[in-house]
Amino acid sequence: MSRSFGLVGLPNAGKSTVFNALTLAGAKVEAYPFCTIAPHHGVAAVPDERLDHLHALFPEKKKVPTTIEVVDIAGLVEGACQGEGLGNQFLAEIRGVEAILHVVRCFGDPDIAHPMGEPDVRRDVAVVEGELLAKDRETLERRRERAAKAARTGDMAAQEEVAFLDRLLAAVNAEEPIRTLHFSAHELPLLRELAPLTSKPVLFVANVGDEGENALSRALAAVAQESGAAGWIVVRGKLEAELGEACSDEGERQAFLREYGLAESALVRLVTEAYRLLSVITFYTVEGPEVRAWTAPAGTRAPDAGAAIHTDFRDRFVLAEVMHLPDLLAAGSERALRETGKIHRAGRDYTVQDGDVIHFISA
Ligand SMILES: Nc1nc2c(ncn2[C@@H]2O[C@H](COP(=O)(O)OP(=O)(O)O)[C@@H](O)[C@H]2O)c(=O)[nH]1
Ligand SMILES: [Mg+2]
Repeated sequence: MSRSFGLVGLPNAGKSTVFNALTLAGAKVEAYPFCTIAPHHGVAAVPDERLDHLHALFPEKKKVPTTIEVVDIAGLVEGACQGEGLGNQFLAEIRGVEAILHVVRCFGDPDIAHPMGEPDVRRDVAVVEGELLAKDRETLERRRERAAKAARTGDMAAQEEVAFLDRLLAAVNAEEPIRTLHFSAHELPLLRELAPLTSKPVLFVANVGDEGENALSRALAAVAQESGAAGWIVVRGKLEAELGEACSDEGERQAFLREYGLAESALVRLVTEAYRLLSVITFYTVEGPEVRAWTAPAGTRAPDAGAAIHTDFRDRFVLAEVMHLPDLLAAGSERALRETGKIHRAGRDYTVQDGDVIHFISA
């Protein structure tokens, strides 16, 4: 149930640096383009204060946070869609992720080469998005050829598909990412099957130097707001990667972050923004030896949320006992909360809310 993110951006934008900042995994970072030859996968445990508070009520149990998977995808340059650089490998990797983290260089350093000379946020973003659009064009056109052939034999579904593909292609040909279009519930299954790269949610990451926000990161904020269904965060990638390496102790790292005026780590800010962008909620269970956090798409009903834990909780669902975390913390124990009658017995139509603590009961 980990959410997966792929880091994209021009060579030397700071993808591997941001990857390190997020995962503390120590991926190789070098001052040359194309140093990320093999796609690099990392898993980061999501820091979660609510889980910490819940765990404090059950100190004998193990705390299990949610995780995110981050893929540091090899760099791309103009012409990647024709297989230049490491283009095709890049595009294959990116198909597999749920959302894109588009890292944009917002630091100036003459010692670090920029593939086009100087950072220019608007152009740099356009080059990367242009490559994604070009790849979508290729995939959609190929698909359209096939569908058009079937449509000529009178196949109604194929005719509908051609019309749909034409709509997507019109956007792509106008250099508009598919994420800016609106789709009916009826169209979503086909869109999901086609999974165009530019339909994925994008979170722009302004990679700034130690001093924080600057004119480049402010320009990126404007670009992000114009480019549809996308969020943005500012990350001092190099600083946070270095702190991650230097501090083995979480408390020590927090203290350093505060010294730099950062209330939260890049990971926390990223997860907060990404969960919002993906409409993901977090709920909690206290079951057996574990106190555990889970994610689910907003709007998930109790049995489907339960299925993530055990299929019995969906297939043999009886009810869910739902606790409101602040109530549970105020009561101090589950037993005390039960005595106040504030544990809600929810049926199969119950929509799980962010922050719920749930006992699933199956037959
Ligand atoms: N001066 C400066 N250098 C940075 C910053 N972020 C990354 N770098 C450096 O830029 C180079 C390229 O970064 P890297 O993460 O490998 O870029 P990638 O090609 O996108 O993976 C490395 O030498 C980094 O140390 C920054 O904020 N300031
Ligand atoms: Mg790299």
